[in-house]
Amino acid sequence: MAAAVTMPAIPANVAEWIAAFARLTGPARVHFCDGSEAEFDMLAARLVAEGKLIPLNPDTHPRCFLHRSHPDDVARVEHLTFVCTRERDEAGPNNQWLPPEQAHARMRELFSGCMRGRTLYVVPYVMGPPDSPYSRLGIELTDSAYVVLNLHRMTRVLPDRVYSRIAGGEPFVRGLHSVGELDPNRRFIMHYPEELAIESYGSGYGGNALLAKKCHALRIASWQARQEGWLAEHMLILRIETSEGEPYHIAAAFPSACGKTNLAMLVPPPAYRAAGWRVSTIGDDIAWLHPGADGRLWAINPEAGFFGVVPGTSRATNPNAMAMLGEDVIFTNVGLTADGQPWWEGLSEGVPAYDWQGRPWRREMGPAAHPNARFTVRASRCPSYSPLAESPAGVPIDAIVFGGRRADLVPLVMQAQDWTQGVLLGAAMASETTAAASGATGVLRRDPMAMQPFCGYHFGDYFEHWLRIGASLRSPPGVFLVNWFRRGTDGGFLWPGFGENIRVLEWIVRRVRGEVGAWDGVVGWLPEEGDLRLEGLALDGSTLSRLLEVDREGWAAELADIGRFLDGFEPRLPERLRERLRALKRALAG
Ligand code: GTP
Ligand code: SPV
Ligand code: MN
Repeated sequence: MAAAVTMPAIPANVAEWIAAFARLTGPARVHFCDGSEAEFDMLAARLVAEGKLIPLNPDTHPRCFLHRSHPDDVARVEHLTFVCTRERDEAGPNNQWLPPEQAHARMRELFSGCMRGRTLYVVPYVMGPPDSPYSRLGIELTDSAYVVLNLHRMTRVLPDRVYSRIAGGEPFVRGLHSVGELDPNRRFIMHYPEELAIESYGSGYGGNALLAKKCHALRIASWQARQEGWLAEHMLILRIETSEGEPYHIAAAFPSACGKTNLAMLVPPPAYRAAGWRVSTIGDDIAWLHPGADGRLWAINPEAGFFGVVPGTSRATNPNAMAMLGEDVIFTNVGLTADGQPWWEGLSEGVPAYDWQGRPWRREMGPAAHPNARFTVRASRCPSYSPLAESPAGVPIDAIVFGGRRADLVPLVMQAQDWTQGVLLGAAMASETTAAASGATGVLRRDPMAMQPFCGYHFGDYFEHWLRIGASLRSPPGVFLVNWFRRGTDGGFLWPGFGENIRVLEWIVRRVRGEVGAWDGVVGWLPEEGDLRLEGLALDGSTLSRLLEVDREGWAAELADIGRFLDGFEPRLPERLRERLRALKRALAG
């Protein structure tokens, strides 16, 4: 208990809500979090004493910890995630739905008495720079100190701010969470957008348990955004400065484990650095986008930290991430070396002594780190983190990029001819599934705007909302599609990716500036020969032409499939998307 902490006055509606949940769950204690480092240290020490957190080697990784989650609790569980609106149609075919009363009843049963002997933590947080008019409030009640530590790093835990704004009448998102018994058969993640409420039981992992992230900042926020005229999106935000020192801001939506963190932290290759190109990070996962008075789209990152994929992170692929992973990090489900250092696949040095479950590791056991192993770290520890991430107004977005994992068809880069085509291509995105969610990986599925698991309402209405936002902007961002994941006949990636992706960003910026032309590939505009700068890359001509081709037959089949997919959102599918799809089919055939 943080006995020494002076408690801010808790508004009556908050106090009543906490008391009601405490009556239901029966905790031994209630801890009101103050968000201080002393609190972080105290809770970390408590978890270490309980064996739920392992301190890493203090010489190589000061203030770093390893957490091993339950082996059945290692990723988001989309099949157990529900959006519970009064009308089923509001949630749409893209969400699993339950009537709110039924979901509440089920959760009441699960929550009943579940915190006996445990501590109930009250975590008041702000999403977004606290002085931003776009910032939003939430409070998570949880019985997991590990969740509290993660929220400390990933959100702004500011009780005074939160309680005084609530006392002033501001709404807040009410998150209820218990790890329960970590039984996959007693696990649900329920969202009630009409009540600004979330109830989560039975998981302690990531997006299931850190309710501020996907549950609040995407599912609930997307609902609020639609009502209030903005967008809550699964997007990184980066700032790129050209060799002339001109700044541009790009927001990019890639599905889970498809490269957002890496792109947001891109380090330009030496020739680009020497020429003056710079990339800085504003966000790596979520963007809240608001139409500004100037007719542009402005973005804030609601988060204050990163919950990033560990495997594959190395000095070669993401040096910025490596620099921030040396101190003050919570690692979840990585392997461990004999001298207490974290280890994962992709690291060039060290060997694991233990796997992510703590079992002595032998090569034949396969990966030592879980493929969805994660790091939790404050954004300010990232060398490329931009002070503009704290700007209350956000940054003006020049380009929106959609991307996914597609072994074929989708070219390295193309530009939508206009906003409507951008919305159509975004709505039609498909990507191979990854270890970020439970279930099979590598299965191609449609994932509109990378929001399939995260949109809190009917996709038909969501596409309509995107069209309306675009129409309201005097200077809408350019819309682009990228694909770093084309594979050759040997199964390897055709494009080197990572830092080299700046070549694609450069083309995007030059298109936005109107400096280069493009050829019309019907489904989008593509780089003309020589406009995509490729010096220094070992790419042969045939690979390059594959990366930038428009396979007309393949796209004809794709458009037919997209049409069938979009049929699923009738009768709410915007007629304008349907018309554009028809026009594309005709143009491709003609
Ligand atoms: P979430 O945090 O789940 O939303 O994932 P993310 O979109 O932030 O993906 P992240 O940047 O963590 O990358 C996921 C995996 O893809 C990691 O193993 C990366 O090493 C790998 N990856 C990222 N960018 C590239 C790229 O340009 N090329 C290739 N081949 N792999 C990449
Ligand atoms: C994702 O799956 O997109 C993540 C990880 O960022 S989690 O927070 O677990 O959802
Ligand atoms: Mn990420």
